[in-house]
Amino acid sequence: MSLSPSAATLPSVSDSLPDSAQRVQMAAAQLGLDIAVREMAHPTRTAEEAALACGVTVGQIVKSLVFLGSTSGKPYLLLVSGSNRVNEKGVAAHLGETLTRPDAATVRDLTGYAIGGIPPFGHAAMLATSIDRDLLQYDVVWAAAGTPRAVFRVDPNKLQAATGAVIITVT
Ligand code: 5CA
Repeated sequence: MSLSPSAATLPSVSDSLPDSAQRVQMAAAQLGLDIAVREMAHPTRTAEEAALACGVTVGQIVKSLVFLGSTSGKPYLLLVSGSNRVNEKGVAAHLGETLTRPDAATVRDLTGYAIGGIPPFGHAAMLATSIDRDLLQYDVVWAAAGTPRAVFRVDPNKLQAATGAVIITVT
């Protein structure tokens, strides 16, 4: 008897993922981004936790941060290196308006995900997306994939291209 059943009889990897993580996997496929969402044994709720769980530096973790334009009310998504703090004045100058931080419930409405698991794409609303140029120095970065344990690894240049993110300096 074969110990390795054919691929057709095995569930795909994503079948064992929570619904939120599966949605991220599907959104990636729609963008033509070849990633594998995985659930880690340890929490990845913050950049620091994710770096530990993934065995990479904090700088290689993608923080997906939602802001609102003070004037327009328009939602913005900033993809920021885990080791960087956003200089809101500098980013505001780039975006053309000052920014506010929405509360957790608003972030959930806009993205479809809870804070700690917000992915860099596949959101409920259209989010004008910018990416921290410091992320582009790495061969591989890791981002959240819908839950506080789900992540995926990706070439940051491919992430930028797939999301159409504008490359900015956030610090
Ligand atoms: N999974 C990790 C690594 S990929 C992650 O999602 N990190 S994160 O940085 O993108 O998400 C946590 C961020 O959510 C924090 O940096 C913080 O800026 C933001 N945040 C935390 N609490 C709130 C809150 N109550 N309202 C709005 N934003 C919040």
